[in-house]
Amino acid sequence: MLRRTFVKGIIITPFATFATPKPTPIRLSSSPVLEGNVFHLHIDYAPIRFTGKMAIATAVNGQVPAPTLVWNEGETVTIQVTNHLKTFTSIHWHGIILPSTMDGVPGLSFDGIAPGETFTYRFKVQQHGTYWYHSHSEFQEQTGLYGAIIIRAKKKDPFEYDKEYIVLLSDWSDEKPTQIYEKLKKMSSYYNYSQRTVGTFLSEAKEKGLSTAFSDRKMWNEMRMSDRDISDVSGATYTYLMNGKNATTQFKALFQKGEKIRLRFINAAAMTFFDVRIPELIMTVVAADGNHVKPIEIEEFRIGVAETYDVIVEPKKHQAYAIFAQSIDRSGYALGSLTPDLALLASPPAMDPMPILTHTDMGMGELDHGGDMKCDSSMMMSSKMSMKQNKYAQMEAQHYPITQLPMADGVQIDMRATSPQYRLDDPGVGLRNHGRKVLSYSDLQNRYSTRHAKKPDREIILHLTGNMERYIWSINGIKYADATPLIFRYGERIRITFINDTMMNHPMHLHGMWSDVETGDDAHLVRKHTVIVQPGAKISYRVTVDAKGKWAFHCHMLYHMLGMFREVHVV
Ligand SMILES: [Cu+2]
Repeated sequence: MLRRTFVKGIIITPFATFATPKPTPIRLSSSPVLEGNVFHLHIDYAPIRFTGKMAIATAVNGQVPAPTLVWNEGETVTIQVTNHLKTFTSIHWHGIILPSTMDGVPGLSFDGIAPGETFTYRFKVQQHGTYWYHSHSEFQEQTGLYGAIIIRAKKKDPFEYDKEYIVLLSDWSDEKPTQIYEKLKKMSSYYNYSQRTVGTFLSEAKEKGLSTAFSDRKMWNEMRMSDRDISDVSGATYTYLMNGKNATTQFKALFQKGEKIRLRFINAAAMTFFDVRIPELIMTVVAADGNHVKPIEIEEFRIGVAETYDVIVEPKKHQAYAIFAQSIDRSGYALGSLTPDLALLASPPAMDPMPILTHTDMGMGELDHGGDMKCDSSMMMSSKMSMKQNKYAQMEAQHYPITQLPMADGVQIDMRATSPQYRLDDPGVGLRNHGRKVLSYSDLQNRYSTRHAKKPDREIILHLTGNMERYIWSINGIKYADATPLIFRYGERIRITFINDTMMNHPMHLHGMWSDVETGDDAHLVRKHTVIVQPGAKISYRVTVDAKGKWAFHCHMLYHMLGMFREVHVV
C-alpha cells in the first residue's frame, strides 16, 4: 500500500514550454493529468468500486482510467513503464505514428514487459490531437488499463474554444474477462437477453402478416442468427463509465455561460459502441481520430470502440446538460453532466428502443423498409439514394490491380454478404430516420486537401468473417492462429477494401500507418486510425506504407481480436 500511495503522488511538472499557444486547462474528474516529456507509469492491481461491489482492476499509478498524458507535437517523449503485475503487460499508444519497436504489441514490436521489469518507450511525437493508450496483453484493457493522450499542436488549432474536457467512455464488468470469453465461447448470445420470443413473433405477425413474419423468422433461424444480435456483451454484465464514473456518480464538466467547450470523446471500451448526444445542444465535430475535419454540426454521433471525436458545444442556459452515451444495443448508458453548478445534475433522456437488424445489415442489398426505417419516408429516401448511388458508384468503379489473398470457406464462416454496399451515409442500425441529425462517415471530410495524394498501386480485399456457434472471428475465414502475415512494400500505397460478412460492426485498426478513408470525396480523404465496417457493408481506405517493421491489424472488439487479426509486415 505504501508504494501505491507513493506512485499516486507522482505528477510530472512540465518542462519549459515553447511558443505553443497557452493551453487551456484540461479537467477530469477522476484521473490526474501528467504533462511534459518524461513519464513514469506503474502498472499494478488496484481495488476499485464501479458497481457498488469491490473488484480488482489493472491500474496505472493506482488509477482507472490511467492518467491522462499530455504531450507536445515535435518533442521526444520518454515513458518508463514498470510492471508490478504477476503476468506480462504492455502499453500500446493507439493511433500514434512511431517506430514499430515502440508500438507495444507483444510478439510483434517487442517481447512485452515481464513481471518486475521496466520498459522504456522513447519516440518523437509527430502529430497532434486526441488519442489514447491501452494494454495489448491478454484482456488487461477490459480490467482498466486505458487512458487518454492529448497532443498539443505546434500550430494553433483552426477553431476556438475556452475550455476543454476529456470524455473517456468505457465498459466495466465485475466478472473476469476470461469468464466473459468462456461464456461467449459456449453460447455467443449469452449476454443478449433480447432474442425474439413467441410473443414478439405474434406481434410481428399482427404487424406484417403471418407469412412475412414467418419467412423473416425462418431466414434468421436458418442463418442461426438473431436480428437483435447487436452486441456480444451487454449491460447484463457491463457498467458503462464516463471518465471512470458511472451514471450515478456522474462525470461533471463545469461551464460558464457563453463559453465554448471542447469535448474530446474517446471510446476506450472493450466491446461497446456508444451513441452520444447532449440533448438541446448542437455539437460541432472538429476532429476525428485526432485529425482535423471540416466542421460539421450534428446532434448525435456513434463512436466505435477505439475511435475518438472532438466536438465543440456552446451551452447557453443556466442548466445542467446531459452528456448521454447509450450503448448501441440500448442495454445501458454512460452519463455525465455539463453544468454551470456542481449542485445541478442532469437527468438522462429515455433510451431509444432496441435496434433491429435489417436485410441491409446482412449485406442483402439496399436499405429496406424493415427495422428502424420508416416507410413513410420512402419518397425522400429514394431521391437521397440516387444521389448516394452516384457518389458510391464512383468508388465502386475505382479499380486497381487486386492482390488475391488466401480465403477459406466452410465451417469458419456462417454468413456471406451477398450484396455488400458502400453505406457511408448510413449512420447505422438504431440511428436511421429517428429525427436527429446523426454523424455518418460521409459527413467526415479532411479539413485539408488530399487532392495530390498518390493513387493506390494495388488493392486488397478483406472479408470480415465469423462463426457464431463457435464464437470464432476471422478474416477471409482464417483466424489469426492459422494465418500468414500480409506483406506490404515500403513506399507503396494500398487500397484496402473490407467486406463485412457478419452481423456486427467491426472497428478495424491498422497500427503504425494512417488509414485515409474514402468517404465520397477523394480530394478530402478523412484520416483515421480506426474504421468501422458496418454489418453487411463494405468500405475502402488507402494506406501509404511509410513505416517499416511488423504491425498489428485487427478488429478492436476485445473478444473479436483473437481471431480477427492479421500481422502486417512492411518490407
Ligand atoms: Cu470485430
